[in-house]
Amino acid sequence: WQGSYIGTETLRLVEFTAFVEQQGEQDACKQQHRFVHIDPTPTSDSPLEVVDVRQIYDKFPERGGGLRDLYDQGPSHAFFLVKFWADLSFPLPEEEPGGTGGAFYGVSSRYEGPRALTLSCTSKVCSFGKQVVEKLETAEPPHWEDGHFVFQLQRSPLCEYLINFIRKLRTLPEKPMMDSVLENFTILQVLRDQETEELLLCVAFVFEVSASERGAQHHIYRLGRD
Ligand code: G9O
Repeated sequence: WQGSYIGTETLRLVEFTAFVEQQGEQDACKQQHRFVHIDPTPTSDSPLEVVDVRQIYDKFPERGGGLRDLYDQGPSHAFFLVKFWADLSFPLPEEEPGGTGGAFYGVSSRYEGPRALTLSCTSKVCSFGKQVVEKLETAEPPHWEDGHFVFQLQRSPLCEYLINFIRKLRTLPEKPMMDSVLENFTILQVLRDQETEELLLCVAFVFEVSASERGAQHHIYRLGRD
């Protein structure tokens, strides 16, 4: 598990997408815009750079199941940090206050591993290091594909907090203003074997806005502590 991907010997993140989908104006097709995306192809084979987990303690709850507690419990090789440069450049139609203009905001993720298990995913959305939303989901029962089990959480609707957050962020006039709001916005995802509660992966997400012509980007780090 030394490659440039998020994963251990028990579970690997293969794909992750947060998106908005809306009906095209000209045709009957749905148009999808990806805010953030991790694709199945690792960018290189070289080991990931390590970030000291203590540097990001204050961006997440620390105690009571927060990042510091989780890291203390380990296993430490299951902890990762993803910096996303989110693409917010997609034009959305006029939306009435409190509505989504008929658009669907969702997140899909796909994992693989050697064991058939029930995969649970807890997501904590944090503002100024404090949890504002927590969501617990269970992946679809795994299916066997190409020599491993595949786990999917498909088209999970984004919570209202996140939808409103993205929509408000888009109204800010400049990237530096959006980035300064995003300095205090983080998400922590913990994946466990639901039966044994074994921690399989813990991924901390931090954000900036992508320069519009570059599209969504990301960089993956391993979290460590000496
Ligand atoms: C700049 C903001 C981009 C937002 C990206 C959202 C990433 C979504 C990560 C998963 C969150 C799951 C929790 C959830 O849906 N709560 O509703």
